[in-house]
Amino acid sequence: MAAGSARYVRYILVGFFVLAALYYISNSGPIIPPSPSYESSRGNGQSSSHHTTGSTSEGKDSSASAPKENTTPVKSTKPNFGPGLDPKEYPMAMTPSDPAWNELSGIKEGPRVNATFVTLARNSDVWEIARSIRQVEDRFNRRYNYDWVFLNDKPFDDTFKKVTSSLVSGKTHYGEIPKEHWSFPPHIDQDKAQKVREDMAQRKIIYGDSVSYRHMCRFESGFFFRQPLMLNYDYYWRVEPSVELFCDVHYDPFRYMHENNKKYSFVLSLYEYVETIPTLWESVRKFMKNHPEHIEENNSMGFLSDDGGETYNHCHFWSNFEIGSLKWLRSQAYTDFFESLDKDGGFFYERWGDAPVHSIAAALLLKKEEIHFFNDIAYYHVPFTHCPTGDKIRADLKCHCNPKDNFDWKGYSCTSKYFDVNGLAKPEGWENQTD
Ligand SMILES: Nc1nc2c(ncn2[C@@H]2O[C@H](COP(=O)(O)OP(=O)(O)OP(=O)(O)O)[C@@H](O)[C@H]2O)c(=O)[nH]1
Ligand SMILES: *[C@@H]1O[C@H](CO)[C@@H](O)[C@H](O)[C@H]1NC(C)=O
Ligand SMILES: *[C@@H]1O[C@H](CO)[C@@H](O)[C@H](O)[C@H]1NC(C)=O
Ligand SMILES: [Mg+2]
Repeated sequence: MAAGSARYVRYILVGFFVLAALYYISNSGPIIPPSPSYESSRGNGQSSSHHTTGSTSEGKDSSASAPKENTTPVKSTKPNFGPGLDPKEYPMAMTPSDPAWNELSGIKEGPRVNATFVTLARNSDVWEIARSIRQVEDRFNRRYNYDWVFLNDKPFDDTFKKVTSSLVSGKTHYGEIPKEHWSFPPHIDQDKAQKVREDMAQRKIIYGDSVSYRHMCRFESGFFFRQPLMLNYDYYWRVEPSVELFCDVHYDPFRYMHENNKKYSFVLSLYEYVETIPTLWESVRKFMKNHPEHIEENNSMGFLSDDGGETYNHCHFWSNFEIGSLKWLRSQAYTDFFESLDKDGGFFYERWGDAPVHSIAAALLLKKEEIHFFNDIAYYHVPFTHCPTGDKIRADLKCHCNPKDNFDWKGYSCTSKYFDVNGLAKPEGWENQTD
């Protein structure tokens, strides 16, 4: 009997000890019970999902849920990551010969940039954006856990929030766009705009009869970076529904942008459909005349014009992929540029796209070296593919794109011109991909 009760005492002590240990562990991070819905915030970086709606409560509790590695439930192993670390102590692996190149599992140690993914979408886009998110996470963000901001002209529904927040490894935020950023400004003549749409419909110009597409283009040109949720960040990476990423991203492109003083970047470039922008260049020239102070001396005019600025050659960076500086888009120069164009009404009297608008701004307001071509980010948005040129790089990055699909050096791409204007050497083998 005495031996028996000693055993019970031992069991109780052991039980108490186990409970205490569990209590300690659950408060220090690594194991956290699965949360029942997307509405709760989980402290675990790999699977944390958290959403806020609107613009009031975002990001305030972020420190409480700093991501932690979820490999071992035994002790609190906090990977050293987040803002404020010294980048020099965490050099990025840019080539296969750099140490840490093959570290593609777990949460990456090192500093993070003040950055977010951003997606404009409708509720009905949920499954198409789910595909995109999954690829971005698999190829990059599962190791970095950057946040993701979703914007919509209507409230997001529960399905959209549930699906997207379950896929994003960082925190998710959902914002509704105010009416003023998604409607006709007062100076637009509605009848004139409607006649344009009817005419474009007859001429079968893609999205030519669409009002919402025009609001979308104007919003992406002038307003996404001013949404309250976006004011919490310095850099953005735009992601659209149904895009693909074909290669592993071994380093942090946000950090690359920041540390190399890049303000805008692209993966695909091409000639714009002229019918959608007949007077855009006229409007740009008016801006240049009124605001010479904003025009950068060492700009990329050669990318936009083959006659020193007289006419536009219609080259632009494709804006469905962008990694860029929000500070630049919020600058006086860009603000003046957008407002000048907006006054001329071409978003509604024509069908100006945000791609030529962003591109022309980047080419004229930034120094050449502030624009970056991400050769190693392989990408698809219907109907074009950027697949890195060269067998070695594709093998190193475990790419799954077909090199024959690469658009870079084809006749309708402007990437060759970009290389020429910047005096960059084209990758070996580019001549074999020109058609
Ligand atoms: N909330 C909202 N988002 C929209 C609307 N129209 C387009 N978008 C989003 O704006 C972005 C661009 O629209 P897309 O329809 O992809 O336009 P596009 O890339 O020129 O053409 P696609 O070839 O159809 O992809 C996408 O992220 C869409 O989800 C809209 O009316 N409301
Ligand atoms: C991130 O950038 C925003 C906008 O510039 C700024 O307000 C915010 O304080 C920054 N956050 C951090 C953690 O640096
Ligand atoms: C433009 O580039 C030239 C040559 O590289 C340099 O001397 C000049 O300072 C640059 N101008 C500006 C405004 O950066
Ligand atoms: Mg699209």
